[in-house]
Amino acid sequence: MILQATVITLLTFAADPSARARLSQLLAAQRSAPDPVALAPEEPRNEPSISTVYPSRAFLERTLDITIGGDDTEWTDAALVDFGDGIRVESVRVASPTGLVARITVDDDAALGARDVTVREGEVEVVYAGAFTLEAPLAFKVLNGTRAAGSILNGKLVQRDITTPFDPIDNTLTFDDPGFTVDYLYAQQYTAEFALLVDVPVAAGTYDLTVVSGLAGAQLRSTGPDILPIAARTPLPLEVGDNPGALKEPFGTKLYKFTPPAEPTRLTLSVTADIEGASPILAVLPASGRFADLLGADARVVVDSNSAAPIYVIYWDATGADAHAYTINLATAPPPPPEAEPNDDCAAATPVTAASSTLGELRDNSDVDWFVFTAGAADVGKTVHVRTQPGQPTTDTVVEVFAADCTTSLGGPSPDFAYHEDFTSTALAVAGPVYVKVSLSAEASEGGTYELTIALE
Ligand SMILES: [Ca+2]
Ligand SMILES: [Ca+2]
Repeated sequence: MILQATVITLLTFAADPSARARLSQLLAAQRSAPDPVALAPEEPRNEPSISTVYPSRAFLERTLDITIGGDDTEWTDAALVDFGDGIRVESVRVASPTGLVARITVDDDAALGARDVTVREGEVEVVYAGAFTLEAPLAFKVLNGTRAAGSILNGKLVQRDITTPFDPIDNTLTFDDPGFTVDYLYAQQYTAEFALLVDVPVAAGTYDLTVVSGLAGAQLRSTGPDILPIAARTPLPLEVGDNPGALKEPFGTKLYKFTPPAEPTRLTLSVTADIEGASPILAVLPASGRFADLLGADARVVVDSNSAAPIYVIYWDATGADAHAYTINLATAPPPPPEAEPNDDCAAATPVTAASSTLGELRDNSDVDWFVFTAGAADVGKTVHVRTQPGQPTTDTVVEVFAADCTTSLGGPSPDFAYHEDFTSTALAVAGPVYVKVSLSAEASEGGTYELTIALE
């Protein structure tokens, strides 16, 4: 019975199919109901803004197109674009209400770093703060040497703008100060090796370097503003005799100064280093301190001074050897004696000794200088080594050695391969007078001074 009653109950509460349909209807209605938030009638309209700037960087002294994208902008041909001081906007092309292309040219002295991009149209101005960066195209990859006045530097520059490799052939390196001299510049695509001479008077500060690349009319300038620091330095005093010194950094330099006596004096400077493989060099400059007036650059330099004007001496090791010690020796002596004009023929020859230096001058193409020395019995069989040297670097001499009769040539004239001659005669057959004749080369257009040295060897 009980079971039956239960069945009856179940039957009494039998499911209503229409109720379920009604529920589904309600659920479906709920699901498609609009979002009350989205429906809010006061939804604010988005403010216009700049969303993209591409490319986002440029190098000094370049002209390029910058694409600017906007959100909710309504740009027209009236849009004005501003990149700040030092960047000229050459043209603006509006591609759509949310996209434009600005052609810009960057000045050589525009400030580097991040800057804002602004687009104005009527009352509407949109700014993308810090969206754009200016960079220098030229930088040092390597900078060797003492960065100071009166120095020699070398290293490697790098072209950072990959769209503008250096010209394969035509490149010059320039500076914003006349105290710099470029010794060499070898450029390859994105790097350029260089050597640089820094005059003594160059003031302490930072200097611009510019590589001008390409042929005239189509040159591209790449500048590194303020990338070369030059420190002031006081020259070390140079004394007669040995001057010991030490260099800490490879390719470093030391600057010295010497004031000679007022009377004519020959200064002989020589240098040695205490390290294997070093090539010590002394660059000797006159009182101007300028490499344009360089007096000599070698391990041994001879300078004839005529006044108390100072000279500057720069120690430099051409091989870039590690830290080392060195010694500069300075010797002073009276200068060689002068020739005795007139000495234009054999009979009037200026007497000298067999090992001698004499200062001479060929006034013009008609001038000839004769010298005579006496060979002793012990000199028979020796050769006569005759050299001419500055004086003036371009005095173009020819030398010849004659026997006692003034006409028998002992192997001359010299071959005249260069301005100055380095000539060795045939062996002396007898003791007695030996004549040396110095004249101007047939190629010479003007005379000049020279120093004649004679040695028996
Ligand atoms: Ca003469
Ligand atoms: Ca010559």
